[in-house]
This record gives sequence, C-alpha cells and structure tokens, in this order.
Amino acid sequence: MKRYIMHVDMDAFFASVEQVDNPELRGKPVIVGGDKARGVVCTASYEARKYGVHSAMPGIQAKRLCPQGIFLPVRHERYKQVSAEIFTIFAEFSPKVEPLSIDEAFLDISGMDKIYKSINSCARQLKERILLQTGIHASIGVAPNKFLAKIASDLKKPDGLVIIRHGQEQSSIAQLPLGKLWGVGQKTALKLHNMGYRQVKDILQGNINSLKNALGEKTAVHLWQLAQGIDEREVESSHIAKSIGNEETYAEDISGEEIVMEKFLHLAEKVGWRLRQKQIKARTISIKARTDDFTTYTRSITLPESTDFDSVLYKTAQTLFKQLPVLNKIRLLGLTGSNFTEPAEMSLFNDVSKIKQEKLYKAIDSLKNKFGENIITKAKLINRQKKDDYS
Ligand code: TTP
Ligand code: MG
Repeated sequence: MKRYIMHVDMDAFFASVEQVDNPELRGKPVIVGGDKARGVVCTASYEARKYGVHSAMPGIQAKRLCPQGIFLPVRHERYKQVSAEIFTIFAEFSPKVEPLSIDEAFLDISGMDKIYKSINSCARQLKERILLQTGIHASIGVAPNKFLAKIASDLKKPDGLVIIRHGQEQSSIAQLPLGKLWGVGQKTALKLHNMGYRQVKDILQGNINSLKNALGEKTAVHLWQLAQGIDEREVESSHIAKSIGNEETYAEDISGEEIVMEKFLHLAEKVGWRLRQKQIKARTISIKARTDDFTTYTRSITLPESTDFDSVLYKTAQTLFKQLPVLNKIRLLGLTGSNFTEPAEMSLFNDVSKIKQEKLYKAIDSLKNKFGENIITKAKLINRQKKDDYS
C-alpha cells in the first residue's frame, strides 16, 4: 500500500467564518483583528489580500493599504466551534489525524483510494463535505509525505487541490525557492544564496560536502533529503478521541419531524457502529441541528447507563430533538456520544433483553465487517417498513 498524506488548510479561516456568519460580508475585503489601536491583523479575506493586507500586519498599515476594508474584532470562541466541526469531518476521513493549528491538519489517507475510488476523489469529497457543512473552502495537498503535502496545499490557494504522486517527489519541488524548504530560515537562506543556490534543484546539482561545510552535517543532510522530496515523518494522531459523532449536511434543507427522525436513525446507526468498532460505550449523548441561517442548536443528556446500541442513541436523539424549538429548513443534523466508559464497566448487567440486543448487534456487525457498513441499514428500509418496529 502506497503512503499518501493529506494536508488540509482552511482558506482565510477567521475571515471566512465571519463571511459565513454574515452574508453581507461575502465578496468584500474583510480584515479580522487590527481594529483596535496598535492592533495586529489576524487574517484578511482574499478580497483584502489584493491590497497587500496580510496576517501580522499592524492594523494602521492595513487601513492605509485598504481604507475600504471592513475591520472586525476577533471572535476566538466562534472560530474554535467551526474548527471542532472541521476536525470531526477529518476524523470521518482518516483514523490518523494530526492537528497543526486551529485550521490545519495532516491526515494519513493511505489506502483510502479503495474506499473513495481514488485519492483525488477522497480529497474532493473532503473539500465538498467541509464546504457544505461550514460554508468555507479548504485547500488540500496530497503527497507521499508530510513535507510535500504541506507544500502542495499552498500551491493553489484558495480552494486549491494539488496531488503529488509517487515518483514526482523531486520534480514537483525542483523550481521552488529555497525558503519553501522546511527548516530554512533567513540565516540559512542567506548562506545558500551566497553559495549561488536559488531554487530547490540547485541543492541537488551542488555538492553535499560543500553544503556540509557551510551548514554543518545535520542541516546539510536534512536539506539534501528534503530537496529530493524525502520525509519519513509519520502522521501523529496524539489525542485519544473524547467523543464519537457523525454530522450530515443536506443538499436541500429538510423540515418535518418524520424526515428528521429518519435522518437521526441513520446517524444513530453510524455512531453506534463506530462505538462498537472501538469497543466503547457513551453515557452522554448530544445532538446538533443547524438551520439555513446557520443558527445552531445543541442539546445533551447523560444517561443512567452507557450505551452503544443504535436504538438507544436514536431514541435519545428523538427526546433531545423534541426539546428544541420547532425548526424549519434544517441544513445539518449531528449526533455524538461522549463520556465513555471503560470496557470493565460494560458487562455488569444481567438484563436478558440487553443480552439479546447485544447478540443482535454482534450479528449485524459481523455482516457489516464482512460486506461493508451499509449492508444493513434500517434507515434505508424505513420507507418500506414502519418505523415502530425499530423499538
Ligand atoms: P493561516 O492558515 O496561516 O491563514 P488563513 O487561514 O487566514 O489563510 P490561508 O490559509 O488561506 O493563507 O492561519 C489560520 C488562522 O490563524 C487565521 O485565519 C488567523 C489566525 N492567525 C493569526 O491570528 N495570526 C497570524 O499571524 C496567522 C498567520 C494566523
Ligand atoms: Mg488557513
């Protein structure tokens, strides 16, 4: 199996969130931060970047360059919320996700071409999911390693998708300026410049010994490898999941309790399956509903006993949804389990009906393991059967 790493980075992240939350700002030069005296710009929309405005620029300078710019205060809490949604989507695309910042991560997608038909289609589907769910564009780079994936995601920003295939490692970066090499700061860049090196390919055309003399053994070998497009670092998904959930954004807004419940049934099956796969049970169940104007509602409940049953997840979602005001035009629904229990706590019941249910899920799961997750889905059958027979 060939290794493929994906680097995802949201476009003009803070500014894009502001443009999603307030449609009047779309297409306009939005500058987040730098609105207060001596403030610094956090980021600028691509419309504002045309005027030369960029991150870390003093607000006063940004105002001079772009007097018509719309300066907004920083809303960290909101950006964190959107970031959490994006990372939930990442987790659905890969079990190995390494967060780099609020809007950026590496995903190991090796072997995903089997599930998504191709690496290209996997990347396109991820971009599409993020856009549908958050309204924001992501730029993606896919490559045989982290270093090249990060370079690739930056090549066609905004809304970019660049794939570097195996065999293209060296040629894909040959023409790039040396500053693009990871670890080349101003000092090293100056030394390389003095040696007559301008582009990445110049390093390989030169002599490794003169590189060692100028930069020292360690840096020289590091750069020599990078210039060939070699980087062995693994994607390190450090954190253990604290919650397991699924969210769906609908191509057309949905309304009406019946259809909403059908969607929750589908979500319950996905979340239940994922919990059982990981051999954990959740005690806290949360739902999320977002309407067409991007207003988001959430409700949670902690159950007396933890669960991994689709039926309990579904019924809890039903109860929680009824606590929300009547919603029309729903664009997104989500269902999440958290507050996990240890395996030791799990088998402490001797309720016969539960043991029967456990057996039933074991049978269903073994079919799913054999033939794929969608082999048995109650949600698909629902049009033909009565919903009641699920209980
Ligand atoms: P970046 O991904 O570096 O920038 P960006 O998403 O705004 O734009 P793009 O990726 O399309 O080039 O950073 C992500 C967010 O982090 C950014 O929206 C705001 C914040 N940030 C700062 O607050 N200060 C900074 O100096 C930088 C670089 C980013
Ligand atoms: Mg970004």
